[in-house]
Amino acid sequence: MADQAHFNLGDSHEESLAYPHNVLTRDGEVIYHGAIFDQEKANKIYANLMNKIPWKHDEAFIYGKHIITARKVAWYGDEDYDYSYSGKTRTAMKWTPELLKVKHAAEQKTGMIYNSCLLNLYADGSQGMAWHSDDEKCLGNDTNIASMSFGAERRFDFRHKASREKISVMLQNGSLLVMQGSTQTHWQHQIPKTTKVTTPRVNLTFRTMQF
Ligand SMILES: O=C(O)CCC(=O)C(=O)O
Repeated sequence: MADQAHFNLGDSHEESLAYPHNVLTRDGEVIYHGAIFDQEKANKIYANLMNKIPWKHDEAFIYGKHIITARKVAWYGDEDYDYSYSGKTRTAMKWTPELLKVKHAAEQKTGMIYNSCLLNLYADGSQGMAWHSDDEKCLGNDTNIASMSFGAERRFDFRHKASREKISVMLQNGSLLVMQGSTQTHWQHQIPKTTKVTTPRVNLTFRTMQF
């Protein structure tokens, strides 16, 4: 299966799979729960997040070069935690009531407790996120990340670091996807750019930072 894309959502096999299920074939677990909110509720959460979050462009230092991303971000937590990635440190804002409700819904599904959340806003398919793993030291080993999606449906790709096997999943409005076990050690993930998506998507990744 090396170097071969294996798109496993949206085909008839995937439609017959019950939720939740593991989308990976080995070396970690990515549990896709599908939509955990009905569409009316998901649309209300999406509108609240679009209007109430003080979205800002992200910054990164890549090979010493200062980059401003097209995508916008926000960082929330139980405390004013600092989170460093791509050469830049961000300080967490305190939870909004809506974010706390969504966090509790994720925690009910996973049985985990999350202390922080990184939010991403993609205006349309011209904005994405490049291949990476969430393997920062402050997340610890075998970290559990609950990723919730609102708004436009986008494709989410995984690539096995050793074999280059690829697996993709379509992330629906109101859906929950949980990355756990050794996923971040063995796999990278990305949101590919696409001309097919013309409307925004908000992604929330609930995390447990270790300080
Ligand atoms: O938007 C997404 O679903 C991916 C976000 C992501 O990869 C991350 O926050 O590390």
